[in-house]
Amino acid sequence: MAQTIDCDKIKELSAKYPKLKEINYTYGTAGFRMKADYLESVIFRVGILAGLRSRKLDSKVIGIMVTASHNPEADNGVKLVDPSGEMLEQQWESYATQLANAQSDDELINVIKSVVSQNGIDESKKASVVYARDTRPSGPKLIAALEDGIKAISAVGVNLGIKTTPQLHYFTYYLNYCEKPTEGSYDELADKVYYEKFSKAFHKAVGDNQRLSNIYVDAANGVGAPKLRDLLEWIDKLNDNIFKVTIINDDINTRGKLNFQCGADYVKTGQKLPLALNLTCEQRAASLDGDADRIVFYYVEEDGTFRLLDGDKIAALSAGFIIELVKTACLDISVGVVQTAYANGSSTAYLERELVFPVSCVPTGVKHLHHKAQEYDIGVYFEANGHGTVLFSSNALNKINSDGSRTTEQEKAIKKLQALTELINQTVGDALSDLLLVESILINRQWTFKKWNSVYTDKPNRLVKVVVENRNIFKTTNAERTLVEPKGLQEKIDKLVAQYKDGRSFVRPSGTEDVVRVYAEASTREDCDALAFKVAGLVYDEAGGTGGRPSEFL
Ligand code: NG1
Ligand code: ZN
Repeated sequence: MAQTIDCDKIKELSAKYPKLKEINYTYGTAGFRMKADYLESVIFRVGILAGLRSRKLDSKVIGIMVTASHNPEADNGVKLVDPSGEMLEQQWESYATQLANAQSDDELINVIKSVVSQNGIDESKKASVVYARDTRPSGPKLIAALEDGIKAISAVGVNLGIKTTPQLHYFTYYLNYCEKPTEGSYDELADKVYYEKFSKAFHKAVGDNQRLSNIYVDAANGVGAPKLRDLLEWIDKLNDNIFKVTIINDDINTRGKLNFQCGADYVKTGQKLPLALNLTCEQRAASLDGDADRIVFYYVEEDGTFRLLDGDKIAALSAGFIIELVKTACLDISVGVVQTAYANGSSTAYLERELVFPVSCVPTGVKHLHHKAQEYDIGVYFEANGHGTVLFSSNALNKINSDGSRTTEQEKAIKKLQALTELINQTVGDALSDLLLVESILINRQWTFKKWNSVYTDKPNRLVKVVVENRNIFKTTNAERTLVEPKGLQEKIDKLVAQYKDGRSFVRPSGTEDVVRVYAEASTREDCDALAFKVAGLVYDEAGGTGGRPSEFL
């Protein structure tokens, strides 16, 4: 007999995970994210939602990732992945929020019934879910709650164990659109298909070029460490003399180390080296974040100055390389770049004026970037913090993969483009795929980090957090660059900005932390810091700053 949603079973299991009454949950820019202790009921309910989503989409496999990315170790989070490997559809984010906030088991059943009826969900359909987690100590307990949620909604769930976020995205896509094996461990398969794909593509992309010097990779003491190690083994099996990597901050077993004074966010925000790394001026390094979906690169100058090659520099490098190949191959393909307001002003100017790309600015959050990038034949998107990828549309893929009579030069360019379409994770920004992308471009160009950095000079910039009583009173428009509320605050910010040459500053509430973020840039470091701390002080004083006014605020 066809199975239907069993309310008694849901209630019985839900009773194990009562909602914490005082908390109001929101499915934000990166799903639910907060202290792990507050998440059990939410994760149980996310399991239920995934089952409903799978039924809605004709039993396609839905992915669930349990991670809090670059957040402190005590935090955790969860996000849903649609069958194509992309982020959950927006309408369903509000269902997630409604489910998470249902105060009682009866209310939970009512929300489930309403999602079912609003979406015409056929309750008798099979539901299928895959899930994975990062290395956080709270992971296993939350996975147990998730499994109860999946059971409650009578879905079939497969545990992939510990994976990077991009591996989970890619494998969700793989199961839906490539192959759904009937036997064998999905956990091992998810690793194998990933390593095989990216190691082979890397070899195609580097071709016969000379390798570059060793690179240190700070893995934030997270899941990126074991996964990068495995990936490198696959690369070495094909050619053990093309990519030399030393992984540091690779301790995933000692409590308290994850993201602690290391990782992409620490390096980007502090604009300094992570723990356990001393660099000389010839050396190259990169940092991943805790779930390996972000990466930034860096080096130090002869005089010790730290130089960051962030997401904006990765966008400039990859867009520049791709457009050159497209032109050499004489392909009629449009290439565009998508950024957020956090992109350095110099990067936007370089892309628009020197490389003559169309550049769009969208609100923070990968889904906004991803969707906008899909409007181009080839869409390059990177957040300044190092999260991003390059999307190839079916039109671009058809042209790149079509036969035709070509000169040797054109043929070479086409082959390189083909390799890039395989090397770049199409489902989501991926630190490991991006590491290989950057390295393959640098190998092709035989560029040092210094040469790469010289394509444009970053404007001094600063990001400051302001703790306020209620960040929800901040409302923005114009891709988050203008405050609409609290009323009158934007005019005051504008007045401050006008005092500094090439000044720019904006304020928005974070979607992942309980803070308001202030960004500023200006033509000198002193001006930039003065502007950032004046705006931060203004926000603190006029919009409910709390927890003690930081001494650096002006
Ligand atoms: P919030 O907390 O909304 O600023 C941060 C990053 C985003 C994005 C998300 C998801 C900055 C300034 N913000 O969002 O770009 O990566 O986390 O992880 O880097
Ligand atoms: Zn991350």
